[in-house]
Amino acid sequence: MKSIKTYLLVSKQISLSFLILIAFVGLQSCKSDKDREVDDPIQLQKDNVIQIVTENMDFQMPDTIPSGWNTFRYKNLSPQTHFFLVDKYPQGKTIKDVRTLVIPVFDSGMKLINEGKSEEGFAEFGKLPEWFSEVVFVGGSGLISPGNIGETMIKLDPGYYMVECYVKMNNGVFHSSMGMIRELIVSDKVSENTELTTDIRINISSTEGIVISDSIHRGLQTFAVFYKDQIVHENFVGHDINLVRLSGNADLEALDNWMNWTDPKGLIDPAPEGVTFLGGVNDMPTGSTGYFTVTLEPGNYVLISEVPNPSSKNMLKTFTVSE
Ligand SMILES: [Cu+2]
Repeated sequence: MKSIKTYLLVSKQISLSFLILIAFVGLQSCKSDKDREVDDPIQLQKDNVIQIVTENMDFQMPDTIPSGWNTFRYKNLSPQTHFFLVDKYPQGKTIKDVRTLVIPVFDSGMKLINEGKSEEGFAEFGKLPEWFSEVVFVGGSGLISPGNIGETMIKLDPGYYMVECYVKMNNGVFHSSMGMIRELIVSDKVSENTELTTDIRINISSTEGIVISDSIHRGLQTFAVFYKDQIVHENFVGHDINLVRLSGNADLEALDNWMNWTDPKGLIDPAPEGVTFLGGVNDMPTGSTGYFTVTLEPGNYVLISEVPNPSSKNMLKTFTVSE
């Protein structure tokens, strides 16, 4: 009896040491692979959230993600304001085509506009390849101020995408030209996520602007953004939703003017004073819904689109969150 007990105890100890050894080896290999860990899609599916981090004109994120509904947690650890926009690319077009045929055209066009040669600048955009008009914006986060985290949920079909940010540095150069554009493969494997429970419904359209259907309270809130329609605005992109917290010195007119990237003073670092961008849902096609989740403190806020003169399109809506 005693010997069996001892045997069991010893074997228990052996298996325990073995387990510790495995765990240790596992830890070691994780450690040496620390940078790649973020890129491991299996790792990411564990908590069902796709992490994106920006430190310096980059998107640190996995190369491949599942299709279906995905929550993206975008952490802006840089000193600039950013967003991420997901673009579905036409069949056969890759990052190589973007680097050779798209980015140089936007760079030279913007340079001319910045030099005060607007007409020549806009004419330059006519040099974009014909297939560029087939690129579909399928969502992403709204603008996010330095040090903030935005959480956005969108549904993606399998395919080849580009993730980009086209906010401008203070010298007028697009972030996408500085490295904030990358490929993203959406695999056939479907995520098991389901749509979020909504607290606040927002409709957006070219005809009615932003329409908020529910009252907004403090605390953790999930907004559902329904794109009743989508059009191409004067800045060549569609309307979207950006949530902004206002502090006392915020100037709404300055914010209204800042939302136009085709203006040399628009969508450029630094962002207007007194505004903190808290994310939102980037451009999506007609009929789509995207979600964003945010913790609201009491205060004054704005929902605004990144289009020229949003207030004139009913795309600048202020609201107050009470105590
Ligand atoms: Cu950026």
